Amino acid sequence: MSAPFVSFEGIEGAGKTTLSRWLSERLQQEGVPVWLTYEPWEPRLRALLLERGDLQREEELLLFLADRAIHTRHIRRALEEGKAVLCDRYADSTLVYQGYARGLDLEWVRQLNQFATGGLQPVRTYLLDLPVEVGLLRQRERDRIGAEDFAFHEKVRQGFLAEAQREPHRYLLLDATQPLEQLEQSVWEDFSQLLREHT
Ligand code: T5A
Repeated sequence: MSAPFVSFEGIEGAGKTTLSRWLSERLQQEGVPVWLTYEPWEPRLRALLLERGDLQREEELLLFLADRAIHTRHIRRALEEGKAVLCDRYADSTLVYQGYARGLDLEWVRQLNQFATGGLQPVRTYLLDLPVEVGLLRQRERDRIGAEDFAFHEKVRQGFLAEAQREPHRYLLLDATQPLEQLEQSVWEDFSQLLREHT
């Protein structure tokens, strides 16, 4: 069985980058092969998606999916090489941002995600949940999508919570207002268990 593939999701400023980096470093210290990655992934698509002002929501969706299709090929390779893969955002972000928040049809977005990933799904998704006002204050940089208004980010938060309810076996819901040390401990306990199950 291949090493675990997990994702980190949540609104802007939730702590995804901080926690995924921490887990990657901890795994390296333990001698576990790991690939820490993120989306949007391909540098030119990332720049287009996060900086270009005039994208329509359909165009945005297709660019995220194109990026995911390319990225997924690399994720599969890393898993085949026996690396655990930690991904800072994955397909759930498209479902929530382009579906729940931009208003594109959810079932259609699910199908397109399935097409782009070839069905690859994380075995665990760590959902870092916190009030929008707290997340936006923590945010390091405001890109094109991060600069959307409060109502947009609230739809994103509620979308993630709805998905976590829909798939309770995959999602681990974490209160992201907790101190980092507590979040690290929760993620470590869960990930160690996944590692035991996958080796
Ligand atoms: N997007 C992405 C879509 O619309 N569709 C998609 O399909 C995909 C893949 C990408 C943008 O693209 C959108 C979503 C986004 O708008 P991004 O590069 O993922 O953007 O950037 P953000 O999510 O905006 O990243 P942020 O850096 O703002 O959020 P993080 O990574 O969740 O937060 P992090 O770890 O950088 O932490 C922010 C600050 O909070 C502190 C950290 O030290 C840091 O200073 N912090 C805490 N402080 C106190 N207590 C804690 N528990 C803390 N955890 C972190």
